[in-house]
Amino acid sequence: KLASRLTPKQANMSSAASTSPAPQPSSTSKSPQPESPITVLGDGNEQNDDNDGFVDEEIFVADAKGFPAHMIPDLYTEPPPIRDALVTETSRVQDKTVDVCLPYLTGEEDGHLVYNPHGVPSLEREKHIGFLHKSLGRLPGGFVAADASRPWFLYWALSGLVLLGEDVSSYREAVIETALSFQNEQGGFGGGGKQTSHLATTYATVLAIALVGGEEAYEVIDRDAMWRWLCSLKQPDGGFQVCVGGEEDIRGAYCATVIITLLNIPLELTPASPAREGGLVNLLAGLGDYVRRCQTYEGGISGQPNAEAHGAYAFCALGCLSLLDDPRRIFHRYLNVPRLITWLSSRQYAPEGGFSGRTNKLVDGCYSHWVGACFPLIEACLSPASSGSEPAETATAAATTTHKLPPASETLFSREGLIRYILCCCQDETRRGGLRDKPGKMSDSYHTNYVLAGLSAAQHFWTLSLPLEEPAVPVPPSPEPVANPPEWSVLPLYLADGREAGGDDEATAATTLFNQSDRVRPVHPVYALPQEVVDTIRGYFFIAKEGA
Ligand code: FPP
Ligand code: K
Ligand code: ZN
Repeated sequence: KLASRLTPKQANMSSAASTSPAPQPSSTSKSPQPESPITVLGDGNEQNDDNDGFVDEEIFVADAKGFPAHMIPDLYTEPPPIRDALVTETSRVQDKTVDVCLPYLTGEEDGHLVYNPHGVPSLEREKHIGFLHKSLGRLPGGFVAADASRPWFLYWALSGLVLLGEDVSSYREAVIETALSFQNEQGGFGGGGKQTSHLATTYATVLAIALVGGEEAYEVIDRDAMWRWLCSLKQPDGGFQVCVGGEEDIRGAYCATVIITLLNIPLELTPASPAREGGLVNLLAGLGDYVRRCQTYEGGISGQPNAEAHGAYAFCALGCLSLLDDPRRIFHRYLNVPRLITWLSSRQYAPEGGFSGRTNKLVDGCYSHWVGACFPLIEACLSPASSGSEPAETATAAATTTHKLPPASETLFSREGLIRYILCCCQDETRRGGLRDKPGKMSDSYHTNYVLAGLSAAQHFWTLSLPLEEPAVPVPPSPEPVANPPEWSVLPLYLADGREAGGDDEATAATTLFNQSDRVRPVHPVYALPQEVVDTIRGYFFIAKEGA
């Protein structure tokens, strides 16, 4: 944990900050774009009758603003005090990244963000909403390379809009038509019409369907074909190939587990499933052991056994396990949790405040989710495990009140650091809007969604609603496991005077680190969807299966 106290800021800004050149936004480039050949929404039969891309290239010039007052801890305004003397390409790009972030963190960057007295800018909500709506329209020609990611573009934009408080049900008809054009008779969704089904694009399509909601959207999904297709991807070692004949990795394990639990897919393996050669009979069997084999010597999680640990894969691992059983039990069964915490904690950097994806690499806004969302899961797995010492009523009451202060020891990352990185460094300050990897990078819908999801993780506190009970039904490593995910509850967090605090009184709100109007919606720590979206689609398919 990066401990920090709010101290009055010195009158002089740090020399490193004041000598840093202000980065030029890269969105000023005027390279002409060819006519757009793709749109994210639609069945592929639309006419392209104009070529107006969605990228706004003008810079929005606002009045110069003063420095934020005195309230930024030195941790976020000074270069790191401890440095490795060895200079390499790695240390040079790290130094450059600090140089490019510091002016934004101190408020010296002559940009257009509006800082509060804590030196935290406000969320440019309307600009980001506008950016995401545009991203669902026609895209510039360069996006042809991303044609197989149309389901992702759909999910990122809809999810980002929902995080920002928008109602996306007006996209329902378009999502239905689009998703139908992605679906294959053999089950699953491809990245576009006539493309092979893939677990990542199926995951993204299912999430997009969940976000627009409604029976007509849910009924797009051919669950029987989906079941057969998932069984054809299940491997004898417990993992999943991402497509028939494709690579087996932990993205597959996470995406498959999300799809299976959201849609209540039957767990019995088809006779033709390759996993039967390993003696498996169940779609969820062997997943815990597969995840275990992906933990590396560093303590983090790699995409497949014996590869390099990366934050995105840590989230996939913890998300997958959290859907199989209660994190308080299953994380300890399959992972070395202390070593994982060490690795995850090492991802957060100062002064930047954000997370990197792997050892010796740079902060990037998208890891606000991939790494940031690991912390609610890890924090939950360390919460009291036994119902013996604590009556059930107490635990339930504590989880539902908005006034409970989470003990500081339950917060294992610097929420303040992450919020500062996101609001200072990740917002496109031009009229374009959207969120980004780091200053100098273009915003895009992927970063917009995952930066906002990370902001949500920093602004909320998730707890497991009930004490850990012995499961009534077998969970992994049983040969016939069922998914036994716990119930989650969420509290809004108020970060006041450097403390993590809960409470919704006005006095607290007035002194908080971030403006209360800048709170984004809570997202379920495993599904990366609002909880009611998860509950509604799971409720629908639970009934669908019981009736079938
Ligand atoms: C490295 O990229 C990135 C990876 C090795 C994995 C990225 C995977 C995801 C973001 C998502 C996977 C999850 C699902 C659900 C599909 P890089 O070298 O460009 O970035 P880096 O320098 O930050 O590591
Ligand atoms: K990156
Ligand atoms: Zn990124």
